[in-house]
Amino acid sequence: RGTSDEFGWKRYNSLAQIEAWLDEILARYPVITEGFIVGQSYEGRTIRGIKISYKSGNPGVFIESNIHAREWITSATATWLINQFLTSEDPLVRTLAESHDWYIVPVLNVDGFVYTHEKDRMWRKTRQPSATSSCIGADPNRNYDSHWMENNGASSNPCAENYGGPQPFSEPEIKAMSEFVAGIKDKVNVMLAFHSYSQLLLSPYGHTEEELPPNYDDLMEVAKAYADAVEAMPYGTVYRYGTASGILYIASGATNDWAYNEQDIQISYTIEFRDTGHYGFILPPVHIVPNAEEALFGIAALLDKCKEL
Ligand code: ING
Ligand code: ZN
Repeated sequence: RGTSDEFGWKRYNSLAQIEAWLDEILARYPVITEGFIVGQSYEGRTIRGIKISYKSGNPGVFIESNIHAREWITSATATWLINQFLTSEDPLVRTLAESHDWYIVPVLNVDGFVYTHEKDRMWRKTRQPSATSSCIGADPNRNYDSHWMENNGASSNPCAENYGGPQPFSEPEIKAMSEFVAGIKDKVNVMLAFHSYSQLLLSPYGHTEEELPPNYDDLMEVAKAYADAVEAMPYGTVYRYGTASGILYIASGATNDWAYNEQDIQISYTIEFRDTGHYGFILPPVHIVPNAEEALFGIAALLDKCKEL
């Protein structure tokens, strides 16, 4: 083939391309991989994921990606990681891949993602209409039922980019995701929610800065391992880390807070990928592989540090 509609990491791919590639991967690695369905989106699309498991009983790592529609680097990175876990011959990557069970959802906000490809590149939210406004969509990363709408951590205005929705789990994508994760939570030790941009690792809490999470020291040590590993790479990219409310802003109802507070997943971060604002959400495709390499080695260091806890 070699045509411009072929899947790869030299440019960003559409949802159809990602799903066709996922099907190829699942067919090529039927023993190691398993497709799973998170649920259906508002517009009726199937939200899909892939489990990669080389042996049973490994610690589980859940990767949620592209919950925000315009953050294209997240699904590009998630698919690159899937490919590395299955094909890399680097012994470090092999050890990482084979010593964990991976649950990866490359595109959670499927409706919004399609909308960014077809209509508005800067769309962030879901695509479910509001009953009270002509504005469309809620912020899916404010819609989890964990301290929902507390401390002005989300907006009640349906036109706002951080609208929390009419009630917790009002967005079908987030309700489905919460039920899927709740069903496997005993197998999940680490939750990583991929976002862009700002080069940050954000731990709980997002919903308050009045309190620190009980294992704050561990969360900071593990985040430092990620940041140090990334900075030591030839690109020298700097990541900062801290609680979301402390180093960014108060936000309630986010994935990593819900996983931590309501599902008892003790290692739980939002990772904000490249860059720091020069290109922002419209990160040129030449950054895909370098960003993904940073995620790979960052996650490897993070999981190594977890073993010491
Ligand atoms: N940033 C995240 C957001 O949802 C965040 C930051 C995540 C804050 C989790 C608090 C908790 O606003 C982006 N870029 O989406
Ligand atoms: Zn985001």
